[in-house]
Amino acid sequence: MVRKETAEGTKVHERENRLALGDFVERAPDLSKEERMAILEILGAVSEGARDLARRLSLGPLHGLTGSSGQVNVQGEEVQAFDEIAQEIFSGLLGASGRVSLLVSEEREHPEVFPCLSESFHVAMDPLDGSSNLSVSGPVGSIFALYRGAGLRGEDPARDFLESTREVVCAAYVLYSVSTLLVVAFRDEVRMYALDPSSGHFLPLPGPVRFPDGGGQIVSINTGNYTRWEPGVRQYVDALHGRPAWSARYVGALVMDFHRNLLKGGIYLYPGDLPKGGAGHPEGKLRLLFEAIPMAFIARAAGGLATNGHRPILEIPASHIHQRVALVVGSRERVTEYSHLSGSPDPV
Ligand code: AFP
Repeated sequence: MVRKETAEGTKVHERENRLALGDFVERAPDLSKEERMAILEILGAVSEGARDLARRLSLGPLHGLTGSSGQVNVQGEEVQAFDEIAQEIFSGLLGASGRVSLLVSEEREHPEVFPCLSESFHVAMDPLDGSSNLSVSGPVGSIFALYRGAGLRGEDPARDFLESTREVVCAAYVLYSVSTLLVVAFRDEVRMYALDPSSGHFLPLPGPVRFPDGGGQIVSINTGNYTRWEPGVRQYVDALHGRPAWSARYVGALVMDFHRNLLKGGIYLYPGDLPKGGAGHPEGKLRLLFEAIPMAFIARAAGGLATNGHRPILEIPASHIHQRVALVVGSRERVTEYSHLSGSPDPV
């Protein structure tokens, strides 16, 4: 009898831990009713796009679509065929939602402007993160940040967008891997959803998601750039070798590396690296508005931290929609340790 009650109690507890997306949006803090409706519709567009993209990605090798499109994007990077497919999918759905007034994307030089009838947000996205992994059927992702903005006010959409970037209200990413996961964050809570391919629905997984106690032991950084890092970063990586327990893991797709470290505990770093033979990213490789800020927002809501090595990511003013930044993000313990070992200011 006691055993039965315990088992049932566990089941009820598990059910309560699974929060449907609509309920999660409903209880998010500091939002008006109209804003909640707008966010739900935007997340609906993201879910629909993710479902479509996941299906197309799984067929990519059969259709010969896992390579380059032969073009170079605004960042000067080779565009993969799927970068453009993902851009078209998400831009089409977000624009049609009537809830996105300005859309900034890694794949477009200028913001897209959409007509909106009611409450709307500015959205920044990386439609397909880690796309160079596709040629080896590796994991990729999509990243989104929703900023509270007033839409197009003047004649310069980029300036209107930048003015809104101090106020993130929601961030999300999709991981396309063994399963397709949607991770959504509001100010102080993160929830996770898995795509059920048979129904096409994203179903809630137990939550909320938090970095594990102790902060974990995983460090994700491309050590191929070691000789080109600032001395503080090299000092940090050198110091790790004296630590009793740590593991190096690096997939080369921010969404995958961040997601693993969120669940298992750890830290992801992409510091600036000095140019060598014309290549290099002295200011960092990742983009502030659609990579660093959404991941920093999600990390903070899960109990973690994010810095560029000098100041918290969420306090960096954006001066360009494609601005690059160094990124150090992960559990509170690991990011604080990074700051101490590299001689950087405290990350909070
Ligand atoms: P791609 O989308 O061009 O594959 O870049 C992915 C990415 O922006 C980020 O997702 C990775 O963490 C990082 O670049 C990997 O960069 P390196 O290959 O220079 O380590």
